[in-house]
Amino acid sequence: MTTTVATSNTVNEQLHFRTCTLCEAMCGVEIKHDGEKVLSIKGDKNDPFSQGYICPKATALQDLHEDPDRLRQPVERTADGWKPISWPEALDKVAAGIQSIQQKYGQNALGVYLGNPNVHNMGGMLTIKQLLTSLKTRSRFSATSIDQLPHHIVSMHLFGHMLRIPIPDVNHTQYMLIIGGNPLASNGSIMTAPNMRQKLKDIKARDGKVVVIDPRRTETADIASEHHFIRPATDVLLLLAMLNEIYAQGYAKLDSKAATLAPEIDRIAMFAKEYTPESVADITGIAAPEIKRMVKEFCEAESSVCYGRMGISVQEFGLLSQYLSMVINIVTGRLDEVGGAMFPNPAIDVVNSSGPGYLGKRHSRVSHLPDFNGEYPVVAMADEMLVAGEGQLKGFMMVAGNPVISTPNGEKLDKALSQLEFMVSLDYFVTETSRHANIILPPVSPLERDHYDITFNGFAVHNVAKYSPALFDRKDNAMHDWEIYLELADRLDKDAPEATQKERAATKAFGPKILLEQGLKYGPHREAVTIETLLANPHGIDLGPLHSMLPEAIKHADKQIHLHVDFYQADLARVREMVQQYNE
Ligand SMILES: Nc1nc2c(c(=O)[nH]1)N[C@H]1C(S)=C(S)[C@@H](COP(=O)(O)OP(=O)(O)OC[C@H]3O[C@@H](n4cnc5c(=O)[nH]c(N)nc54)[C@H](O)[C@@H]3O)O[C@H]1N2
Ligand SMILES: Nc1nc2c(c(=O)[nH]1)N[C@H]1C(S)=C(S)[C@@H](COP(=O)(O)OP(=O)(O)OC[C@H]3O[C@@H](n4cnc5c(=O)[nH]c(N)nc54)[C@H](O)[C@@H]3O)O[C@H]1N2
Ligand code: SF4
Ligand SMILES: [Mo]
Repeated sequence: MTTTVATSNTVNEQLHFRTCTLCEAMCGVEIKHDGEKVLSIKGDKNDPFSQGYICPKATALQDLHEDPDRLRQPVERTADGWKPISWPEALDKVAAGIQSIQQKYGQNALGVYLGNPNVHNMGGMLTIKQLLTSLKTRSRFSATSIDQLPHHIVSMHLFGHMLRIPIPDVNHTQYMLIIGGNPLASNGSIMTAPNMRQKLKDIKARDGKVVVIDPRRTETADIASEHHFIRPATDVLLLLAMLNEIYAQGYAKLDSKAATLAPEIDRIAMFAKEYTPESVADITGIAAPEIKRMVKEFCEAESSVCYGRMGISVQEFGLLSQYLSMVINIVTGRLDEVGGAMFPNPAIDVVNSSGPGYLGKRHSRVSHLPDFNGEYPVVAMADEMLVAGEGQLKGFMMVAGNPVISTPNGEKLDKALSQLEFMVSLDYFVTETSRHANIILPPVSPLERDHYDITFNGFAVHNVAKYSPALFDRKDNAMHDWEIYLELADRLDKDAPEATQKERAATKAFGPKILLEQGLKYGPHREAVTIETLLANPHGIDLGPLHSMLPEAIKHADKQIHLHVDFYQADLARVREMVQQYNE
């Protein structure tokens, strides 16, 4: 294997370098192994991105690989429990189950959920489109609506693409405002940054500040310069008051490059007019002088960034809060500036190979919730299975998801799944969710896959590229996620256009590496990053710090930032209602 080198002391010990795929941080790991046996997993000191850092979870790569409970072949649920079946039989039965549902009840009677691990899976990311096309259903769901959906909508509106998301430049900022994120526990999200503990300490060491807004005293709050408790779901008021104060004190910096690209910027002052720090202090629980000091320090710092994550995404005012935090970055001149919120420039730029996203083209049948980019919110899923009528979900495919645990009202979903006529799960384990499947298809472990991080290089705080071939070849009787997708696509979509069939056949023959290679050829680093240079640099290739990307980063045809003021202003009515209710 190209990335394995013999160490000097013992000939049997070999080293393998790859990227940990268990969270967003993309830490480089050094795996010592003797043939098929993993001896140790350590941080790779030569990885230009993570420089040796790993968290205790990295060793779970070995645990997962060796776990005797991990399914090694497909199983079918029978009256006598789970029975192992062969891959060809399982794939045929799954295809037949799906076809039977769709013939009896229509295409959309089959639902599909794409879970979080999918975005950490190179082969999966590069081939999922093939699977979805072959399923021909509009009943799609994913983890997005219980996670980062507001980020996508804000970026689609402002910058013209749902994935064009600015990332905090933590390596250079002098003031980081963290609202509803706990990177010391989570290792960071929509901010791929290994070793956040050190990065936050470094901000303080260079006389900068880390300020945390969280209803809990978190691990991150513990090491921050300041922590402010906030009443849950009132962040929108804090952000409005900050905006109000920014204008009141003359801190708005409307001659920055970003601000001059936003024609509606003059309407922003009005937005926050009625929300003075005094007016929100009681309800948020943060005193007015504290809000004013925060604004002063944020605006007077050499650089600063407002970063909002899960705690403000998955709450009543998630979208408006994410919008306001981006608007604060723009009006203070912090977007696209060193130490502010910056756009990564990854070697595979998914922005250029996917649609910009759309909101509310369709609505879910039962609860009338809007779709985003063809996916309905997960909270609509159980009703779509339980409520009878045309379009009711009768069959389901669960791809790397455990929504009985991970989505609201799991009990109801549990019941709904038990009533389906046919269900298949692509999962390693019999879980709270996959236990309802008729058939479980288990893919190979992360150590048996090639990896290049298609997703998280796009959210990384420093531009890098790294590819690792699989550490272990997959066994003959095992399958990759991407192989399962393509085998099912072949069975379900025999009449696909010739080009689609060709791509499927080529990917099956040569692996998703050929799709990676194509993507790199269209990327902005096509000279420096090729399969050859990646293989020659098993620790990764350093592509430099984040740099100014405006106006090129904008995907709107007019190359301007569209603030969509009317759309967001309309939502202030709900904010007023909340304040009224509080005052009653
Ligand atoms: N209460 C609460 N709920 C939450 C959250 C929270 O903080 N609190 N967080 C939310 C967030 S941010 C997210 S992203 C979602 C995540 O929720 P889900 O999308 O449901 O994903 P997971 O629970 O991470 O994993 C789902 C399954 O994938 C399987 N799996 C792991 N790797 C692979 C693989 O490579 N291939 C396949 N086929 N299967 C694999 C695992 O065995 C597991 O059963 O949960 C959300 N729900
Ligand atoms: N060990 C481990 N690490 C993980 C994961 C995992 O399952 N296990 N999942 C990964 C995934 S998929 C993701 S998306 C990331 C998420 O990573 P983060 O975005 O850092 O999310 P959390 O750790 O859930 O932190 C959210 C914080 O928001 C706070 N909060 C809750 N409500 C509010 C509110 O109304 N206002 C404010 N201001 N704060 C609020 C909570 O107290 C919590 O501290 O974590 C990743 N890392
Ligand atoms: S921080 Fe995330 S990527 Fe890094 S070692 Fe831990 S789980 Fe893996
Ligand atoms: Mo997540």
